[in-house]
Amino acid sequence: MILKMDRLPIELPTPKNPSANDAAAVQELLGGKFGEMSTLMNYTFQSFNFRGRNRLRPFYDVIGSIAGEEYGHIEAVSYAINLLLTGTTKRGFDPEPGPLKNATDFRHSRPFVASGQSALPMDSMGDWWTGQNVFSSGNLRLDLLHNFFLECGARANKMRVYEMVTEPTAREMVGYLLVRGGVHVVAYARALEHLTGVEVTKLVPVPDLSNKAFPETRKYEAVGLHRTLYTFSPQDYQKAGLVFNGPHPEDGQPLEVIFGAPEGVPAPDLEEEP
Ligand code: MN3
Repeated sequence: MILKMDRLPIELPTPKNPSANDAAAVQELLGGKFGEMSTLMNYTFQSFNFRGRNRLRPFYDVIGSIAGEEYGHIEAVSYAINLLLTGTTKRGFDPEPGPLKNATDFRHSRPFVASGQSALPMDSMGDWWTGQNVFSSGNLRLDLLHNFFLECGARANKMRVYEMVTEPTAREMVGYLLVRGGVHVVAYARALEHLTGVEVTKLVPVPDLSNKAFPETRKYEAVGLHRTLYTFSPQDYQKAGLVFNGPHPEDGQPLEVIFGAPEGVPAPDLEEEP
């Protein structure tokens, strides 16, 4: 079962220049092959399907904890998209002058035709997210390798979107998710190390660019968010620390498991679109 909090992981600034085309680029981080819907659903199904979990409990607990966190990531990306879309059309109740007229020029028209100017489970090309993005092989080593690859791919996509979209709303969200995704890269690398003895953390970072290059990451790293894994549960998944431990591969600070979830902040309450 899932315990739900009506809060967002971070405070998102309101855009100075709302942009539907920025929102379209950000959609890749929600519904793309390497987006947050993929990480959420990969770890969710892998945890449902995890056989032999009593013998392999710490690995199950790591995958289950990260699955919990990814829900908040789809929320953070969706709210960033909604904020970027707010103000891109001129609100009006009279249809005759065409209050949505300029939406025909935007890269994605679906958020204006089929939704209330908001996020949808699709990628930056408007293709729907698909369950074909889920990998749950029944082999722990293979699943962990896949998850490590998925998080590194996600990291590359976040960096490219950061370079495409200069609006602070998107960059704040990307900065936070680079830090938290970085934790998940390290968690799967450590899991593979514990399982096989292969020093996977030596591959980190992939791509070969530190999160420190992105100014928005710094305040999160300063409070240790790059080296803490949350269990996202009041009392379960507490053996994750038998896998998520040792020094952080980049700065050598100790990896730490925190029982529970971050406090979060209230989500923005956006005006309705007529
Ligand atoms: Mn994530």
